[in-house]
Amino acid sequence: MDLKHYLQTNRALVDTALQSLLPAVGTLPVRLHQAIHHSLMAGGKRLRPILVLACAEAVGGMREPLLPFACGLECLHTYSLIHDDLPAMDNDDLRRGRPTCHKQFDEATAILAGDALLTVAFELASRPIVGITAETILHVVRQLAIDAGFSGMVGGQMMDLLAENRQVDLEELRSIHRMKTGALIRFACESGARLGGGSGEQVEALKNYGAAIGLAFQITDDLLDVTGDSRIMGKATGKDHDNAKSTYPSVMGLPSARTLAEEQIQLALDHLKNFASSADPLRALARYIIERTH
Ligand code: GRG
Repeated sequence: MDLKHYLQTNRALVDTALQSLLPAVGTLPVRLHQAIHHSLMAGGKRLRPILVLACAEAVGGMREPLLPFACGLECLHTYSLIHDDLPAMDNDDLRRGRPTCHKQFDEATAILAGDALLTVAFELASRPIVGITAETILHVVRQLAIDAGFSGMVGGQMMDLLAENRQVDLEELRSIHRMKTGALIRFACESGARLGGGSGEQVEALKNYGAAIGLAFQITDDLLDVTGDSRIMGKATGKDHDNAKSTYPSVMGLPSARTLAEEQIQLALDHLKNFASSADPLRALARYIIERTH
């Protein structure tokens, strides 16, 4: 399994689909579309849409019909990054190797670019898919609203902001990140499996796989903030320490945080035990989640 090639091919698929699904840069109002393209086409890893496609393939589904849906998830993720970088939140200058949206444009434009990406995400996610019933699509779109909203990513972001400047225990840290970062990664796996035509058992297994890699992803993000190279990562490091944020390394220490991430990857692989070689990309992706350098 050549993961590098797999990631390159799927990233290219997602990038091409995003270009064709979203209005061109010159569309009115030009400034809004420039801001959207600035953030969306800046070379993110495309992890969430790739997980949608890989989970669909793992259950014997096709990738192409799911591309608009997968791109919707990337739009929603990019909105969260644009808003997270705003002065009122993380106040970051650099994202995906470029000036953040509000730095390149202005705060109002960045807020609107995020809003537009959040709303277009639901337009893309609710498009008909050949061979999939409208009822299944409705189920998945409703789950997206739950996982992206107050019970998921937005709620987790609020809890994260409220936890700044105070010591948080491991249990609270896990519940913050289960919502803030975990919900969307878990959703990518669950929805990919469901839209790929997986059985109830397969959807459940891939949802659990997603939950485990989601936690490992967040721990790795915290570790990279301490040990990573900001030039490779395309964003500032050391921010968690500067913002007095509780993280896995600060709560457990670096070695225990690494061990917890390893354990989650093993758990994720266990959830794949009943899958054939069609799940090999997911097996390789699980390892990549904690070995990544950006
Ligand atoms: C503002 C509503 C709102 C939510 C923000 C996810 C999030 C919530 C903020 C991002 C802050 C952050 C750095 C979280 C750690 C994990 C994470 C989501 C990292 C960024 O995702 P990647 O690494 O980024 O997949 P790319 O650029 O590769 O897509």
